[in-house]
Amino acid sequence: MLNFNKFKQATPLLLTLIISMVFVACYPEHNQSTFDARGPVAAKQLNVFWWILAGAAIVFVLVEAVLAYSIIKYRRKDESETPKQTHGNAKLEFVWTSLPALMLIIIAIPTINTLFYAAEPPKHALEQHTLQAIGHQWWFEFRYPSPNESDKEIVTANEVYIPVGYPISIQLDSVDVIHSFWVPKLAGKVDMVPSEGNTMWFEADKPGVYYGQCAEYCGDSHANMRFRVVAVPENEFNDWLTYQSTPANESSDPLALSGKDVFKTAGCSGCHALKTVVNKGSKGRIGPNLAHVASRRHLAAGVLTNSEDGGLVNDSYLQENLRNWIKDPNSIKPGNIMAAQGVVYTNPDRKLTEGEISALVGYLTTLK
Ligand code: HEC
Ligand SMILES: [Cu+2]
Repeated sequence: MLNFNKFKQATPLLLTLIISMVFVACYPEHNQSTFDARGPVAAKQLNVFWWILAGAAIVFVLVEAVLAYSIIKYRRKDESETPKQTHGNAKLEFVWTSLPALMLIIIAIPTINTLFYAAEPPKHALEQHTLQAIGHQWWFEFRYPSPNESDKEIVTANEVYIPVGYPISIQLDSVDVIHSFWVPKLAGKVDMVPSEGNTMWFEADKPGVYYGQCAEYCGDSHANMRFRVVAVPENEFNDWLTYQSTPANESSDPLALSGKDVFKTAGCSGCHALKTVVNKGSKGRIGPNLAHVASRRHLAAGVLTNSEDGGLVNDSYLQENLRNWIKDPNSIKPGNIMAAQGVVYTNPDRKLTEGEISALVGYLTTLK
Protein backbone atom coordinates (compact mmCIF):
# COMPACT_ATOMS: atom_id res chain seq x y z
CA MET A 1 0.00 0.00 0.00
CA LEU A 2 1.08 3.55 -0.69
CA ASN A 3 2.57 5.09 2.40
CA PHE A 4 1.07 8.55 2.42
CA ASN A 5 3.46 10.01 5.00
CA LYS A 6 6.52 8.94 3.05
CA PHE A 7 4.98 10.50 -0.03
CA LYS A 8 4.39 13.74 1.84
CA GLN A 9 8.00 13.81 3.04
CA ALA A 10 9.22 13.41 -0.52
CA THR A 11 7.01 16.18 -1.88
CA PRO A 12 9.53 19.06 -1.55
CA LEU A 13 12.16 16.96 -3.29
CA LEU A 14 9.78 15.96 -6.08
CA LEU A 15 8.64 19.55 -6.55
CA THR A 16 12.23 20.81 -6.74
CA LEU A 17 13.04 18.15 -9.33
CA ILE A 18 10.00 18.93 -11.46
CA ILE A 19 10.50 22.69 -11.30
CA SER A 20 14.21 22.47 -12.17
CA MET A 21 13.38 20.12 -15.06
CA VAL A 22 10.85 22.62 -16.40
CA PHE A 23 13.38 25.46 -16.14
CA VAL A 24 16.14 23.50 -17.84
CA ALA A 25 13.78 22.44 -20.62
CA CYS A 26 12.53 25.95 -21.32
CA TYR A 27 15.80 27.83 -21.04
CA PRO A 28 15.95 29.55 -24.45
CA GLU A 29 19.75 29.78 -24.67
CA HIS A 30 19.94 26.00 -24.57
CA ASN A 31 21.29 24.62 -27.83
CA GLN A 32 18.22 22.54 -28.43
CA SER A 33 15.52 24.84 -27.06
CA THR A 34 12.41 25.28 -29.18
CA PHE A 35 11.71 28.54 -27.32
CA ASP A 36 14.41 30.34 -29.24
CA ALA A 37 13.20 30.23 -32.85
CA ARG A 38 15.93 31.36 -35.26
CA GLY A 39 14.05 30.97 -38.51
CA PRO A 40 10.56 31.42 -39.99
CA VAL A 41 9.46 27.76 -39.74
CA ALA A 42 10.44 27.40 -36.08
CA ALA A 43 8.89 30.81 -35.31
CA LYS A 44 5.56 29.84 -36.86
CA GLN A 45 5.55 26.52 -35.01
CA LEU A 46 6.39 28.26 -31.74
CA ASN A 47 3.48 30.60 -32.37
CA VAL A 48 1.09 27.63 -32.58
CA PHE A 49 2.47 26.41 -29.28
CA TRP A 50 1.70 29.77 -27.63
CA TRP A 51 -1.86 29.80 -29.07
CA ILE A 52 -2.55 26.33 -27.73
CA LEU A 53 -0.95 27.11 -24.38
CA ALA A 54 -3.09 30.26 -24.07
CA GLY A 55 -6.24 28.27 -24.95
CA ALA A 56 -5.34 25.56 -22.46
CA ALA A 57 -4.64 28.20 -19.77
CA ILE A 58 -8.09 29.75 -20.25
CA VAL A 59 -9.76 26.33 -20.05
CA PHE A 60 -7.74 25.46 -16.95
CA VAL A 61 -8.64 28.65 -15.11
CA LEU A 62 -12.35 28.41 -16.06
CA VAL A 63 -12.69 24.74 -15.13
CA GLU A 64 -10.81 25.13 -11.85
CA ALA A 65 -12.87 28.20 -10.94
CA VAL A 66 -16.18 26.40 -11.57
CA LEU A 67 -14.89 23.38 -9.69
CA ALA A 68 -13.81 25.44 -6.66
CA TYR A 69 -17.07 27.37 -6.71
CA SER A 70 -19.14 24.14 -6.80
CA ILE A 71 -17.13 22.46 -4.08
CA ILE A 72 -17.66 25.36 -1.71
CA LYS A 73 -21.17 26.33 -2.67
CA TYR A 74 -22.68 22.83 -2.78
CA ARG A 75 -20.75 21.20 0.03
CA ARG A 76 -22.57 19.29 2.75
CA LYS A 77 -22.95 21.87 5.47
CA ASP A 78 -24.32 19.53 8.10
CA GLU A 79 -23.74 15.82 8.89
CA SER A 80 -27.45 15.06 8.77
CA GLU A 81 -28.10 16.91 5.53
CA THR A 82 -28.23 15.19 2.12
CA PRO A 83 -27.20 17.71 -0.56
CA LYS A 84 -29.65 18.39 -3.37
CA GLN A 85 -29.27 15.71 -6.10
CA THR A 86 -29.25 16.93 -9.69
CA HIS A 87 -29.64 14.72 -12.78
CA GLY A 88 -28.98 16.17 -16.21
CA ASN A 89 -29.00 19.76 -17.34
CA ALA A 90 -29.53 20.21 -21.07
CA LYS A 91 -28.33 23.80 -21.15
CA LEU A 92 -25.13 23.07 -19.26
CA GLU A 93 -24.37 19.98 -21.34
CA PHE A 94 -24.88 21.95 -24.53
CA VAL A 95 -22.44 24.60 -23.33
CA TRP A 96 -19.72 22.19 -22.24
CA THR A 97 -19.91 20.34 -25.53
CA SER A 98 -20.04 23.29 -27.89
CA LEU A 99 -17.51 25.52 -26.11
CA PRO A 100 -14.63 22.98 -26.30
CA ALA A 101 -15.60 22.18 -29.89
CA LEU A 102 -15.41 25.87 -30.74
CA MET A 103 -12.00 26.15 -29.05
CA LEU A 104 -10.70 23.18 -31.02
CA ILE A 105 -11.89 24.78 -34.25
CA ILE A 106 -10.12 28.03 -33.33
CA ILE A 107 -6.89 26.19 -32.50
CA ALA A 108 -7.16 24.17 -35.72
CA ILE A 109 -6.83 27.31 -37.85
CA PRO A 110 -3.21 28.24 -36.97
CA THR A 111 -2.32 24.53 -36.63
CA ILE A 112 -3.43 23.52 -40.13
CA ASN A 113 -2.06 26.73 -41.57
CA THR A 114 1.37 25.96 -40.02
CA LEU A 115 1.28 22.32 -41.11
CA PHE A 116 0.95 23.37 -44.75
CA TYR A 117 3.49 26.16 -44.33
CA ALA A 118 6.13 23.79 -42.90
CA ALA A 119 5.44 20.93 -45.32
CA GLU A 120 5.69 22.87 -48.56
CA PRO A 121 9.10 24.42 -49.30
CA PRO A 122 8.89 27.80 -51.07
CA LYS A 123 9.29 27.43 -54.85
CA HIS A 124 12.62 29.24 -55.04
CA ALA A 125 14.05 26.90 -52.39
CA LEU A 126 13.29 23.94 -54.63
CA GLU A 127 15.09 25.65 -57.49
CA GLN A 128 18.09 26.96 -55.56
CA HIS A 129 18.90 25.05 -52.38
CA THR A 130 17.90 21.44 -52.04
CA LEU A 131 19.58 19.36 -49.40
CA GLN A 132 19.27 15.64 -49.03
CA ALA A 133 19.55 14.27 -45.50
CA ILE A 134 19.91 10.52 -45.16
CA GLY A 135 19.67 8.79 -41.79
CA HIS A 136 22.07 5.94 -40.96
CA GLN A 137 22.43 4.13 -37.64
CA TRP A 138 23.79 6.49 -35.96
CA TRP A 139 24.86 9.37 -38.13
CA PHE A 140 23.61 11.69 -40.87
CA GLU A 141 24.69 11.78 -44.50
CA PHE A 142 24.18 15.04 -46.42
CA ARG A 143 24.11 15.64 -50.16
CA TYR A 144 23.83 18.81 -52.20
CA PRO A 145 23.43 18.87 -55.97
CA SER A 146 26.78 19.66 -57.58
CA PRO A 147 26.82 23.30 -58.76
CA ASN A 148 28.87 22.26 -61.81
CA GLU A 149 27.48 18.94 -63.05
CA SER A 150 23.73 18.35 -63.02
CA ASP A 151 24.03 14.55 -62.72
CA LYS A 152 26.39 14.67 -59.70
CA GLU A 153 26.06 15.23 -55.98
CA ILE A 154 28.41 16.45 -53.26
CA VAL A 155 28.55 14.20 -50.22
CA THR A 156 29.39 14.99 -46.63
CA ALA A 157 28.32 13.87 -43.17
CA ASN A 158 27.22 15.09 -39.75
CA GLU A 159 27.93 18.78 -40.37
CA VAL A 160 26.18 20.71 -43.11
CA TYR A 161 26.42 24.37 -44.13
CA ILE A 162 23.48 26.49 -45.28
CA PRO A 163 23.35 30.07 -46.56
CA VAL A 164 21.73 32.53 -44.12
CA GLY A 165 18.44 34.05 -45.27
CA TYR A 166 17.60 31.42 -47.89
CA PRO A 167 14.94 28.74 -47.52
CA ILE A 168 16.50 25.27 -47.76
CA SER A 169 14.34 22.47 -49.10
CA ILE A 170 15.23 19.17 -47.43
CA GLN A 171 14.54 15.69 -48.77
CA LEU A 172 14.61 13.09 -46.05
CA ASP A 173 15.50 9.45 -46.43
CA SER A 174 16.92 6.58 -44.40
CA VAL A 175 18.97 3.53 -45.31
CA ASP A 176 17.91 1.38 -42.35
CA VAL A 177 15.28 2.13 -39.70
CA ILE A 178 13.09 5.19 -39.12
CA HIS A 179 15.00 8.25 -37.89
CA SER A 180 13.76 11.79 -37.39
CA PHE A 181 15.40 15.02 -38.50
CA TRP A 182 15.23 17.78 -35.93
CA VAL A 183 16.97 21.14 -35.58
CA PRO A 184 14.94 22.65 -32.72
CA LYS A 185 15.89 26.28 -33.41
CA LEU A 186 15.14 26.01 -37.13
CA ALA A 187 12.18 23.63 -37.55
CA GLY A 188 10.15 20.90 -35.90
CA LYS A 189 10.97 17.23 -36.40
CA VAL A 190 10.07 15.23 -39.51
CA ASP A 191 10.55 11.47 -39.79
CA MET A 192 13.17 9.98 -42.11
CA VAL A 193 11.42 6.86 -43.35
CA PRO A 194 13.18 4.40 -45.69
CA SER A 195 11.90 4.99 -49.27
CA GLU A 196 9.12 7.28 -48.08
CA GLY A 197 10.66 10.54 -49.31
CA ASN A 198 9.38 13.04 -46.72
CA THR A 199 10.25 16.67 -47.30
CA MET A 200 10.56 19.73 -45.10
CA TRP A 201 12.29 23.11 -45.21
CA PHE A 202 13.92 25.63 -42.96
CA GLU A 203 15.73 28.93 -43.09
CA ALA A 204 18.18 30.51 -40.64
CA ASP A 205 17.75 34.23 -39.95
CA LYS A 206 21.24 34.68 -38.54
CA PRO A 207 24.63 33.02 -38.87
CA GLY A 208 25.40 30.41 -36.24
CA VAL A 209 25.88 26.74 -35.45
CA TYR A 210 22.53 25.05 -34.90
CA TYR A 211 22.26 21.74 -33.08
CA GLY A 212 20.39 18.85 -34.63
CA GLN A 213 19.36 15.53 -33.20
CA CYS A 214 17.68 12.33 -34.28
CA ALA A 215 14.26 12.43 -32.69
CA GLU A 216 12.98 8.93 -33.30
CA TYR A 217 14.36 6.03 -31.27
CA CYS A 218 16.51 4.06 -33.69
CA GLY A 219 18.64 1.71 -31.56
CA ASP A 220 21.46 1.67 -29.01
CA SER A 221 23.15 4.95 -29.88
CA HIS A 222 20.06 6.93 -30.83
CA ALA A 223 20.82 9.59 -28.21
CA ASN A 224 24.32 9.92 -29.71
CA MET A 225 22.98 10.59 -33.20
CA ARG A 226 23.44 14.31 -33.62
CA PHE A 227 24.47 16.75 -36.31
CA ARG A 228 25.21 20.43 -36.80
CA VAL A 229 23.82 22.96 -39.22
CA VAL A 230 26.25 25.81 -39.82
CA ALA A 231 24.52 28.91 -41.21
CA VAL A 232 26.90 31.33 -42.94
CA PRO A 233 26.61 34.22 -45.44
CA GLU A 234 25.96 33.10 -49.01
CA ASN A 235 29.51 33.66 -50.29
CA GLU A 236 30.95 31.58 -47.45
CA PHE A 237 28.42 28.87 -48.20
CA ASN A 238 29.49 28.78 -51.84
CA ASP A 239 33.14 28.55 -50.79
CA TRP A 240 32.28 25.69 -48.44
CA LEU A 241 30.40 23.82 -51.16
CA THR A 242 33.27 24.24 -53.61
CA TYR A 243 35.72 23.13 -50.95
CA GLN A 244 33.64 20.07 -50.04
CA SER A 245 33.63 19.04 -53.70
CA THR A 246 37.43 19.04 -53.94
CA PRO A 247 39.20 15.68 -53.52
CA ALA A 248 40.78 14.71 -50.22
CA ASN A 249 44.15 16.33 -49.50
CA GLU A 250 47.25 14.36 -50.60
CA SER A 251 49.85 15.00 -47.93
CA SER A 252 53.46 13.95 -48.45
CA ASP A 253 54.12 13.74 -44.71
CA PRO A 254 55.58 10.25 -44.03
CA LEU A 255 53.24 9.54 -41.10
CA ALA A 256 50.22 10.53 -43.20
CA LEU A 257 51.44 8.35 -46.06
CA SER A 258 51.80 5.31 -43.83
CA GLY A 259 48.38 6.11 -42.34
CA LYS A 260 46.93 6.10 -45.82
CA ASP A 261 48.24 2.56 -46.29
CA VAL A 262 46.83 1.41 -42.94
CA PHE A 263 43.48 2.94 -43.95
CA LYS A 264 43.37 0.42 -46.79
CA THR A 265 44.91 -2.63 -45.12
CA ALA A 266 42.84 -2.27 -41.93
CA GLY A 267 39.61 -2.28 -43.93
CA CYS A 268 38.65 1.34 -43.18
CA SER A 269 38.27 2.11 -46.89
CA GLY A 270 35.65 -0.63 -47.20
CA CYS A 271 33.19 1.46 -45.20
CA HIS A 272 34.46 5.02 -45.67
CA ALA A 273 34.55 6.82 -49.01
CA LEU A 274 37.01 9.62 -49.74
CA LYS A 275 35.27 10.61 -52.97
CA THR A 276 33.27 13.80 -52.56
CA VAL A 277 31.47 14.01 -55.91
CA VAL A 278 29.24 11.05 -56.74
CA ASN A 279 26.50 10.16 -59.22
CA LYS A 280 23.06 11.39 -58.33
CA GLY A 281 21.16 8.81 -56.31
CA SER A 282 24.15 6.48 -55.93
CA LYS A 283 24.23 4.45 -52.76
CA GLY A 284 26.48 5.73 -49.96
CA ARG A 285 28.91 3.65 -47.90
CA ILE A 286 28.24 2.16 -44.47
CA GLY A 287 30.25 4.88 -42.73
CA PRO A 288 30.49 8.68 -43.10
CA ASN A 289 32.49 10.21 -45.94
CA LEU A 290 35.92 11.13 -44.56
CA ALA A 291 37.32 13.28 -47.40
CA HIS A 292 37.14 16.44 -45.25
CA VAL A 293 36.62 14.92 -41.83
CA ALA A 294 39.32 17.14 -40.27
CA SER A 295 37.33 20.25 -41.21
CA ARG A 296 34.34 19.17 -39.12
CA ARG A 297 33.76 20.60 -35.64
CA HIS A 298 32.66 17.26 -34.25
CA LEU A 299 33.40 13.60 -34.62
CA ALA A 300 31.09 10.61 -34.54
CA ALA A 301 27.87 12.52 -35.26
CA GLY A 302 28.21 15.40 -32.82
CA VAL A 303 29.46 13.33 -29.89
CA LEU A 304 33.12 14.42 -29.66
CA THR A 305 33.98 18.11 -29.96
CA ASN A 306 37.02 19.07 -32.03
CA SER A 307 36.86 22.77 -31.35
CA GLU A 308 36.67 25.24 -28.53
CA ASP A 309 33.28 26.94 -28.02
CA GLY A 310 31.93 25.76 -31.36
CA GLY A 311 34.66 27.62 -33.30
CA LEU A 312 36.88 26.15 -35.99
CA VAL A 313 38.75 22.89 -35.52
CA ASN A 314 41.59 22.72 -33.02
CA ASP A 315 44.04 20.07 -34.27
CA SER A 316 45.12 18.83 -30.85
CA TYR A 317 41.49 18.19 -29.83
CA LEU A 318 40.85 16.54 -33.16
CA GLN A 319 43.85 14.23 -32.78
CA GLU A 320 42.89 13.21 -29.30
CA ASN A 321 39.31 12.51 -30.39
CA LEU A 322 40.44 10.55 -33.45
CA ARG A 323 42.75 8.44 -31.31
CA ASN A 324 40.03 7.66 -28.77
CA TRP A 325 37.51 6.92 -31.49
CA ILE A 326 39.74 4.61 -33.52
CA LYS A 327 41.04 2.85 -30.43
CA ASP A 328 37.64 1.96 -29.00
CA PRO A 329 34.61 3.29 -30.90
CA ASN A 330 32.26 1.21 -28.76
CA SER A 331 33.17 3.04 -25.55
CA ILE A 332 32.18 6.33 -27.19
CA LYS A 333 29.07 5.17 -29.03
CA PRO A 334 27.74 1.90 -27.66
CA GLY A 335 26.71 -0.56 -30.35
CA ASN A 336 28.00 1.46 -33.31
CA ILE A 337 28.45 -0.37 -36.59
CA MET A 338 32.15 0.44 -36.99
CA ALA A 339 32.97 -1.43 -33.77
CA ALA A 340 30.40 -4.14 -34.44
CA GLN A 341 31.56 -4.95 -37.99
CA GLY A 342 35.07 -3.57 -38.52
CA VAL A 343 37.49 -6.49 -38.70
CA VAL A 344 40.12 -4.72 -36.55
CA TYR A 345 37.56 -4.65 -33.73
CA THR A 346 35.94 -8.06 -34.17
CA ASN A 347 39.08 -10.12 -34.81
CA PRO A 348 41.65 -9.92 -31.97
CA ASP A 349 44.43 -11.02 -34.39
CA ARG A 350 43.82 -7.93 -36.51
CA LYS A 351 43.66 -5.47 -33.59
CA LEU A 352 45.31 -2.13 -34.46
CA THR A 353 48.74 -1.51 -32.94
CA GLU A 354 49.60 1.81 -31.27
CA GLY A 355 51.78 2.60 -34.31
CA GLU A 356 48.93 1.95 -36.72
CA ILE A 357 46.58 4.10 -34.67
CA SER A 358 49.09 6.98 -34.67
CA ALA A 359 49.52 6.65 -38.42
CA LEU A 360 45.74 6.69 -38.96
CA VAL A 361 45.38 9.75 -36.71
CA GLY A 362 48.21 11.47 -38.61
CA TYR A 363 46.58 10.70 -41.94
CA LEU A 364 43.01 11.66 -40.99
CA THR A 365 44.20 14.96 -39.48
CA THR A 366 45.48 15.98 -42.93
CA LEU A 367 41.98 15.47 -44.41
CA LYS A 368 41.01 19.10 -43.91
C1 HEC B 1 32.12 -1.81 -40.91
C2 HEC B 1 32.28 -0.51 -41.45
C3 HEC B 1 33.38 0.37 -40.90
C4 HEC B 1 34.74 0.14 -40.85
C5 HEC B 1 35.46 -1.11 -41.31
C6 HEC B 1 35.32 1.31 -40.31
N1 HEC B 1 34.38 2.24 -40.02
FE1 HEC B 1 34.70 4.11 -39.31
N2 HEC B 1 32.74 4.38 -39.14
C7 HEC B 1 31.76 3.49 -39.53
C8 HEC B 1 30.48 3.99 -39.12
C9 HEC B 1 29.13 3.31 -39.34
C10 HEC B 1 30.71 5.23 -38.50
C11 HEC B 1 29.68 6.15 -37.87
C12 HEC B 1 29.59 5.75 -36.45
C13 HEC B 1 28.53 6.53 -35.72
O1 HEC B 1 28.68 7.76 -35.64
O2 HEC B 1 27.60 5.88 -35.25
C14 HEC B 1 32.15 5.45 -38.55
C15 HEC B 1 32.77 6.61 -38.07
C16 HEC B 1 34.09 6.88 -38.26
C17 HEC B 1 34.72 8.16 -37.99
C18 HEC B 1 34.00 9.42 -37.53
C19 HEC B 1 33.48 10.14 -38.76
C20 HEC B 1 32.67 11.38 -38.51
O3 HEC B 1 32.10 11.88 -39.46
O4 HEC B 1 32.61 11.85 -37.40
C21 HEC B 1 36.05 8.02 -38.26
C22 HEC B 1 37.10 9.09 -38.16
C23 HEC B 1 36.25 6.66 -38.67
N3 HEC B 1 35.05 6.00 -38.66
C24 HEC B 1 37.47 6.12 -39.00
C25 HEC B 1 37.67 4.78 -39.31
C26 HEC B 1 38.96 4.17 -39.44
C27 HEC B 1 40.27 4.87 -39.29
C28 HEC B 1 38.74 2.85 -39.75
C29 HEC B 1 39.76 1.74 -39.95
C30 HEC B 1 40.45 1.34 -38.77
C31 HEC B 1 37.30 2.66 -39.81
N4 HEC B 1 36.70 3.85 -39.53
C32 HEC B 1 36.69 1.47 -40.11
C33 HEC B 1 31.95 2.32 -40.19
C34 HEC B 1 33.17 1.71 -40.36
CU1 LIG C 1 17.40 7.98 -33.60
